[in-house]
Amino acid sequence: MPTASKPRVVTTAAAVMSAIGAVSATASLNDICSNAYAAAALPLDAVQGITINTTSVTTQLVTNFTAESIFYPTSTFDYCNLTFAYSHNGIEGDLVHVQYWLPAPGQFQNRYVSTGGGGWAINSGSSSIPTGIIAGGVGGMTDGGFGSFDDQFSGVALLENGTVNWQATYMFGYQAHHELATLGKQLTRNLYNVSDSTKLYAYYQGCSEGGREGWSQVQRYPDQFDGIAVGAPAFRWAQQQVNHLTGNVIQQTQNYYPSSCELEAIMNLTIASCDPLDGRTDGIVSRSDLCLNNLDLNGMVGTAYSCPATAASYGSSATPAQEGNITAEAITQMRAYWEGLHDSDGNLVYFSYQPGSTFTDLQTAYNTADDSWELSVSGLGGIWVGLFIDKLQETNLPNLDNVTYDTLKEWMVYSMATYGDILQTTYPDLTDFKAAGGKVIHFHGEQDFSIPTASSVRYWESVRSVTFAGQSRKQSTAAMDDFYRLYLVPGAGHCDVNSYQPGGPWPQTSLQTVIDWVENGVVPDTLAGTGDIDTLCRWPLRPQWTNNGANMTCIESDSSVASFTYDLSAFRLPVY
Ligand SMILES: *[C@@H]1O[C@H](CO)[C@@H](O)[C@H](O)[C@H]1NC(C)=O
Ligand SMILES: *[C@@H]1O[C@H](CO)[C@@H](O)[C@H](O)[C@H]1NC(C)=O
Ligand SMILES: *[C@@H]1O[C@H](CO)[C@@H](O)[C@H](O)[C@H]1NC(C)=O
Ligand SMILES: *[C@@H]1O[C@H](CO)[C@@H](O)[C@H](O)[C@H]1NC(C)=O
Ligand SMILES: *[C@@H]1O[C@H](CO)[C@@H](O)[C@H](O)[C@H]1NC(C)=O
Ligand SMILES: *[C@@H]1O[C@H](CO)[C@@H](O)[C@H](O)[C@H]1NC(C)=O
Ligand SMILES: *[C@@H]1O[C@H](CO)[C@@H](O)[C@H](O)[C@H]1NC(C)=O
Ligand SMILES: *[C@@H]1O[C@H](CO)[C@@H](O)[C@H](O)[C@H]1NC(C)=O
Ligand SMILES: *[C@@H]1O[C@H](CO)[C@@H](O)[C@H](O)[C@H]1NC(C)=O
Ligand SMILES: [Ca+2]
Repeated sequence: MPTASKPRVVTTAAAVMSAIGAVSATASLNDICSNAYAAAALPLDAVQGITINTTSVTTQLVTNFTAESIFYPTSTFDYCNLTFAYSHNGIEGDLVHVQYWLPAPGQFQNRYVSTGGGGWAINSGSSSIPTGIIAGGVGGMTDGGFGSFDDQFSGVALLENGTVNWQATYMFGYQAHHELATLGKQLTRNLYNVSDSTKLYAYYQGCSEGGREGWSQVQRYPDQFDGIAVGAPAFRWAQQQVNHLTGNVIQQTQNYYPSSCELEAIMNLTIASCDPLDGRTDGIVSRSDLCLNNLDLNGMVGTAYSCPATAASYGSSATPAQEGNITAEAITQMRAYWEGLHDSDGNLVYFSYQPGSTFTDLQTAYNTADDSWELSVSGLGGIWVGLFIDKLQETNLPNLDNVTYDTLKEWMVYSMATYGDILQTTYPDLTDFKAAGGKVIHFHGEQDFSIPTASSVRYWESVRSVTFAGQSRKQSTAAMDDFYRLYLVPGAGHCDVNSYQPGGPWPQTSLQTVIDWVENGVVPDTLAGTGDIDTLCRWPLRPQWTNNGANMTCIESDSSVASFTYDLSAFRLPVY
């Protein structure tokens, strides 16, 4: 039997209810936003092996809610917040909460939209779920069974030291989202009286871990979603998580820890050097593939830099006023960082971020006691290794003592072997999804500092070469265009615009674009962007400006494709 859930607060929106006029023929939001109406619509038989707690239903009418995000157009609306809980039969203490935001019946356009999380979170709270309502549908999110909507997977990853919580790991990997969508689609039909013969369109939106969650569904359940809009997915998990430690191991091997100001100075010089190469000097790096061949790294040595002191803020500690000249050691470090992780035999293990992006994985810590900069273990990499390789309940690795480049490779191999089927999320054969008519809009910041831009390119190329094996590059690229399009976002960082490259674009209406593609056959040659650059090229086309930056064209560039293509020769098995 599941343990009792936390008491649920049921809000009756008395003020709103009294404002509702006489009963009309069409149901209002108020009519459907009651525990009784929702309980009668529960999708009791939609998912095998679970039991929905029919008395766990809560409904709450929320009016005049304004949702604002770079992932959807700003909108103000009324909605009903519906939650319920279920448990997996046969698992002691199991309890999963799901939350659905319901639009007013008059706004409902036969759509359901699942939303995902980021980092170790399987949902993004109230910031992502509004996208469903804005798209004329029901929005959904899950807590994965991790406790509450605010609890993350990392908090429940181990049952004890040495004991992986496999149920939670599978839920995070893909199971929770399959259940969320399966329940959400049937619930939506039941709530809005959508008959079985009427098409209910289903979509997914998410970025980073949320992007991985979207792919986890497309790869396994080809007809679950009609379309997904995903950014910078955290897939190829084994490599992706461990690779966060590559910068730290370079520093430790070199015994050089650059200050935050020295890192920023090198980044600024890199941006300034790379910016014009795309044909438009606008402070935005749109062609990072051209950077390294033109960057005078040696010429940076000795360049003076300075930064004012900064106060401690959430997520970063205080730094002193800094002044210095860029050192040769720092430049050596940058070369190694951009060349990517190599093992002791010189084989490439994994690739790096694009030049111009912030050096997040190289951030050091300021030691006030002896006024020096020292190692700061990347939490994203350290938590993965601590919890899932060392299997110790800790919040990060305490240090990287004795960790070498070969150790990082071994951790990747172990991660693939142990968790690959759950978390790797790079299954490259999308034949069934394509056959089901599914569409994908996938985008990635050209200057992402947390998930290498080349990671998305690599997966797109894997799908192209596996799903369309035997076809020429030209044929298979055209075939990809039918259902899966990848767009790199000039200047953008990780699932966000980049404050160091202001004015850069962001694909704010990517969900609307995929909906238009699915429902109206409007094929997105380019993706709309906000900011000064309103047209994002689809891979493998690349932006290039002519006429002094006045004219942009999406061009073919073999050298650009080559620059994003890596032979991960350290692994004997294919790494998709
Ligand atoms: C169902 O949910 C209600 C409300 O949260 C709770 O009181 C009850 O214990 C739950 N029942 C079961 C069988 O878990
Ligand atoms: C809705 O919210 C806006 C801004 O939050 C406010 O100005 C407006 O008065 C509100 N409207 C109603 C009907 O409550
Ligand atoms: C939705 O309802 C749940 C359950 O009552 C509650 O925990 C959550 O805070 C509500 N969300 C919003 C945005 O009101
Ligand atoms: C669905 O049908 C039921 C029964 O006819 C009705 O009471 C309810 O208001 C309808 N719901 C909507 C959203 O139209
Ligand atoms: C880097 O450029 C930003 C403007 O984008 C500026 O605020 C900052 O001071 C520069 N940093 C250094 C170390 O020059
Ligand atoms: C930086 O280099 C200049 C010479 O180019 C030198 O005068 C200055 O002292 C150096 N500054 C620091 C902090 O090392
Ligand atoms: C589990 O490992 C952590 C980290 O090493 C340690 O602090 C904790 O004491 C261990 N817990 C038990 C019950 O041994
Ligand atoms: C690192 O390696 C040295 C030499 O093999 C060993 O003495 C030491 O205990 C190791 N340290 C850690 C933290 O494993
Ligand atoms: C730039 O684009 C405009 C509008 O498409 C076109 O009229 C003009 O000929 C183009 N100029 C160049 C130099 O390509
Ligand atoms: Ca530029």
